[in-house]
Amino acid sequence: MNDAYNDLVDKAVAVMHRNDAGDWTRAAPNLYPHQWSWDSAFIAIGWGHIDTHRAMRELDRLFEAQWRNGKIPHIVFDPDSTEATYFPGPGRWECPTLCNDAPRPPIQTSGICQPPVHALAAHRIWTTSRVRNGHDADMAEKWLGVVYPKLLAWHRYLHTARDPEESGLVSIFHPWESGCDNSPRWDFVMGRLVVGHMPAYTRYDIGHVGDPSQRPSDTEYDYYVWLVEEMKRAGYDDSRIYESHPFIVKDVLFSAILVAANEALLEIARVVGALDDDEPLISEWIERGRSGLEEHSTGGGTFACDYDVNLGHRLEADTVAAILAPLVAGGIDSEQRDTLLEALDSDEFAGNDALYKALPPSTSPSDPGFRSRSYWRGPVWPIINWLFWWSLSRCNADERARLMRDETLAEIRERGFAEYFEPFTGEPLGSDDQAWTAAVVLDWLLADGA
Ligand code: 2M8
Repeated sequence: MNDAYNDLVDKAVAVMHRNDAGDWTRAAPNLYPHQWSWDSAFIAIGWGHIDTHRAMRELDRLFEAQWRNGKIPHIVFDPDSTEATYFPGPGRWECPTLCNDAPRPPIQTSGICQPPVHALAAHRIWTTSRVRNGHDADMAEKWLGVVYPKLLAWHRYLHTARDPEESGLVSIFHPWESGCDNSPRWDFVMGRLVVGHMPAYTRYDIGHVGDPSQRPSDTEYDYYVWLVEEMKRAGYDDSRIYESHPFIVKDVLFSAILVAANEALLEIARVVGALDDDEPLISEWIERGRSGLEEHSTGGGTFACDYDVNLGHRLEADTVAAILAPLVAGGIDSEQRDTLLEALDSDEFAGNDALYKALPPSTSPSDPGFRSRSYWRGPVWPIINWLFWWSLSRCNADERARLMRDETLAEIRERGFAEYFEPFTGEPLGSDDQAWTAAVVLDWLLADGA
């Protein structure tokens, strides 16, 4: 590790500790005072470099809230927090009242899920532990045996309840499930929603961020809350939701992450001795996922494209997901890889000379939905860059991967542990002290060979 970064490691560790709630981690101090699913997976990777046991505990606490049908909920609420910290809180979701699959109080969760990065995290905690010492490695290996069935149930849920068509692609029921909440990817479907009568609500996010232009608009929030009300009416029953829900979308990035997570799961199955039993199933999921992505693509099978299940058509938006999804899913040939790299380094994304750093804006500046300071509509996200780095390394684009890592680290060193950054000025936006930003810094700087 370059000495210039010692200080950044100390700062990242301090951010992790400031968000630490004991056996789980707040996604951010005020804006996100609960445990978020995919944040928690990245955060666990970060903890893996500080304390193997703490990393395992992070994911254990998330899995303790797993639904009976296998779903990992997108939020596990802090039982000591009041409703007046984050909206929608447990009182609005009403999961245990409406659905028998939801965990019982005192565990309280939301009713939706988020991208399945958990098997990747579990696998990385184990590989990190092997570098740390023999005791940690033994402990992590035993732990893999405990989490393996939970991960398998989670992936099975996604391949069944969320893909009844067996298309290989996961259907999401809410933009929050994509993790890329107000991305222009969802504008077409969201713009057709008709919001009916629902109980009034108060947003707390704007109070924490201060500047409303960095967050989704009130209209977008009405859509978000309305979709929750629709799922509540269906009792969070996936098959009932599938019958009439207005937002059923095949999300290519979510689906690509599931392919990569299935590969990690296969490796975990090998470590825990479950390969003979489960390999055929998991391998089939991987194959199905890759062919689903190929089918839902543009540019001769190269760029991934989301799909509106209700209307049966493609959702075209110029965002990083189109490039990142095929890279994350892997299994591409060198010609496809080079086409994707060319797109990544074009004017539309990381190759734009006016950028603060050579880092991809979440939405291309030429897309009509681009907004440079608004959340998932343009800003640069460190965890997206981690996913780029990880998948570029996997497809032998090591130099490109290093540049992605180094540019992101430089931005964080100069501008702090922000949730996201304005692409042209580097202005830190959203929350300060965002835990997953600190976690990816730790992984980059402390992983063996960094
Ligand atoms: C953001 O999403 C939450 C809703 O889940 C919010 O805006 O209130 C997204 O960036 C999401 O991807 C992330 O997991 C969450 C916590 O960091 O914040």
